[in-house]
Amino acid sequence: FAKFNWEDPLNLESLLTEEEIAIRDSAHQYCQENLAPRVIKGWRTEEYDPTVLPEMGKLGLLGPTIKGYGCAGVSNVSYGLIAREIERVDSGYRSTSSVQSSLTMHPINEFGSEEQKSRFLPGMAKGEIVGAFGLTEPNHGSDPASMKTTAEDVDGGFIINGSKTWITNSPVADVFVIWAKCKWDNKIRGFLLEKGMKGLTTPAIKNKVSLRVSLTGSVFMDNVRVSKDALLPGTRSLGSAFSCLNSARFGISWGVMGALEDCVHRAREYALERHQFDRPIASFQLIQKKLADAQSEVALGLLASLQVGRLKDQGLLAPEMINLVKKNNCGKALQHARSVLDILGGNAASDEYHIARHAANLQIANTYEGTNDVHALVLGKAITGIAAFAN
Ligand code: TGC
Ligand code: FAD
Repeated sequence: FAKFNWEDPLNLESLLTEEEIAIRDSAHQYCQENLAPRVIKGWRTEEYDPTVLPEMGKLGLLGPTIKGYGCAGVSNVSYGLIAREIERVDSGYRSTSSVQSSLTMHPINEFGSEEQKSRFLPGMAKGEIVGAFGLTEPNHGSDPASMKTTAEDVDGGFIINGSKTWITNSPVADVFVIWAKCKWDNKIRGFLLEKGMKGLTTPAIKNKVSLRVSLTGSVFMDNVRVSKDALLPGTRSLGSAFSCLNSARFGISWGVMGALEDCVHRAREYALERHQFDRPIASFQLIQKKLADAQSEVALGLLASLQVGRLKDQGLLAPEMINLVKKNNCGKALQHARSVLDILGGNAASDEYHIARHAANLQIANTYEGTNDVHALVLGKAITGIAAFAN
């Protein structure tokens, strides 16, 4: 028999290419050496760190699947491995980078004109231009089709009106992919808005109890006038926005497994050192069961995301596969982070033990990019042929 490696129970390593292992290792090193030492301060102060995206850019971690425009052009599996390493430190750092890569660079690359691509992508790949993605509105979250933001065709351009909420990176973003209902045909399309435009304001939402190292805000658009070339010409319906979500949700499915892995490692070390009743608490069966259950979900979740990534790379992806891994991995990560948090006893209350921070983050990872229940409904529709959420 091969020797069992509890840190990689089902030998994921054997399924990765040399290039993927090298990318994973360099992301791991960067995250552990540069992000991990800052995370507690970032969490306590809730201050956006403007050096993070440029650092990631230098390593080729931004928009990594895009070919050309200064991007690395690597596999979707590599993108997932990067997300896992970033979120092993904190979901907020992964949020900042997934909005940049999947939700802003991806739509510009997929739906933008050549002029838009060459104008924005190279600077975004370097982390010098920061992106944000505005789909959610105060009264329309799970149901973005009902959005109230509008685009009106006026002489030589468009006028955008509306508001978006809970928008990652919005207070510091230079470019915004804003989804709006076009008044002339009622279709939803994407528009590129830029910082400083008259009528555009992006205040921060402070005092979050989750994702405190990533910055979140609103986007208010009061008669923002843009030229014709602000339209992302390839966007034709809400389906274009969902294509961005496919990419980001896929990354999250890997990322949350990284966060859960960090929880398991920390809980295990604590359990081996902490003694009660004259024994390490790791010797108690109930403690071992928590660790075994959590690490089993890590192993299964990573393999599921790897399979989806391989199919995505081969052009064999069905979007529902992403609903499945986003839903399942986020739900399991949240459930088991909360469970191994118990192992810390009273120290669960301390941010210096990190697991409480992960558990708080995972509550929102399980909510944004579609709540766990909404993903269940998408799968339910695929299974039964009946949309439970349709009007
Ligand atoms: P429905 O009628 O099903 O579809 C509308 C159009 O979209 C197409 N489509 C997809 N295309 C590509 N990929 C997918 N996964 C797709 N799903 C649907 C569909 O074919 C159709 O195309 P067309 O051309 O016929 O118009 O749409 P619906 O309105 O009934 O949607 C239902 C539902 C509930 C599934 C959907 O609205 C949904 O997914 N809601 C969740 C909303 C959500 O995920 N919001 C995320 C906001 S962004 C965010 O949270 C960023 S957090 C970032 C971070 O910090 O990491
Ligand atoms: P609601 O849609 O009001 O849902 C509330 C509850 O009702 C949930 O439990 C939901 O599952 C349930 N529910 C809704 N409909 C149904 C149904 N048909 N059947 C059963 N249950 C249902 N959005 C962006 O566009 N860009 C971003 O960058 C972004 N970043 C975010 C960052 C953070 C920190 C947070 C918290 C959110 C972010 N979001 C972003 C918004 C996020 O995508 C939404 O919060 C999410 O989609 C849920 O929408 P909602 O909050 O309006 O909840």
